[in-house]
Amino acid sequence: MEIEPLKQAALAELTGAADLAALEQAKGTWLGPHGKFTALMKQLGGLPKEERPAAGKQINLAKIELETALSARRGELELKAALPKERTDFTLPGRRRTLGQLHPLTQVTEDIVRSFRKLGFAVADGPEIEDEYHCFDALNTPADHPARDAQDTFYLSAEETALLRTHTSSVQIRVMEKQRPPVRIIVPGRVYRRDNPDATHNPTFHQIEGLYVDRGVTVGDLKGTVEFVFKQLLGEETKIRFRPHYFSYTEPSFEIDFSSALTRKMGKEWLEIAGCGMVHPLVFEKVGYDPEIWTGWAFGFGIERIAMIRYNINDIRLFYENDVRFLRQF
Ligand code: 2NL
Repeated sequence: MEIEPLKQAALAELTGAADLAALEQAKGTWLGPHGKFTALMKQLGGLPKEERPAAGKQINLAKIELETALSARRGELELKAALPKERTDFTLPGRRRTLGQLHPLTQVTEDIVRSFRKLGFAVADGPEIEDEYHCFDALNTPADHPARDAQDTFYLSAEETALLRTHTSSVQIRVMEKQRPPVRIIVPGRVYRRDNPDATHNPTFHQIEGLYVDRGVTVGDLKGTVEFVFKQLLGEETKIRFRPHYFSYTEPSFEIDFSSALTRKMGKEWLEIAGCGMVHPLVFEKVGYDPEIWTGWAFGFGIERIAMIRYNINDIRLFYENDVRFLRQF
């Protein structure tokens, strides 16, 4: 039996295979079930008995050698197939991955939320489709109030009271209905009013309202909290002042003005930024809190307005156009 020349021929074909397909072909030719080495094994029976062990051993050793060569060549060819077809030019400049950013309104919202969380406030949310009770009646807003008019509020049907919420106060009502005091929440969210779009109005916009209810809460707590948050948001040198105002759901009520380098740059000492007040006893009665025991304050402000002041933006509609040339700047 001529094992050695056969082995040499097989080795040459396996190690010389140009690609994986050629290698698989060579494997079949030599080592497969109908391959030439398998055939050799079958011929063993025709040899004289005393020659069989030595020949068998030689064939087995050759097969091991061929299988080693096969897997070595397979490794080489697989690596070659995985490598880039063309050489890499390591002197080329790197490719920069462009990162997205959060929308400016999201950034402002997150900053405000972060400040309130430092003071122990939790974030609450609720439905954007509301009913008249949670949006108006529970907030002591009389049935003939102009805000309830179909001119100002989006009603979803003529028969039912379903509407798009005009402020996130409705969420605070829902939280108080479910939870006993103390309450310390802020509610960011989208709200809807029937305005024609212009530089300072849009029928959908965003608001943050806050609510704090406990025993013995005062206007001093309200003012200290508002001052802390606006200093965090607009800079430590920011000053605030309260002016008397009227809301049906708070008594007393105030408008909040602030003053900083920003307002002076806009040519004004004071700029109106938010509304607030002590929660009206009638609102507490609606949610089943005893106004003789519980006191609280609430505030509300528009997120767009704060973002416009902070980033010096002169048209509210820019926030909703999704023009990346605008959005990339924040
Ligand atoms: C503004 C004024 C304000 C509130 C919102 C409120 C909520 C409950 C009870 C009492 Cl549940 N008050 N919210 C209070 C005062 C003012 O927002 O000018 N927003 C843009």
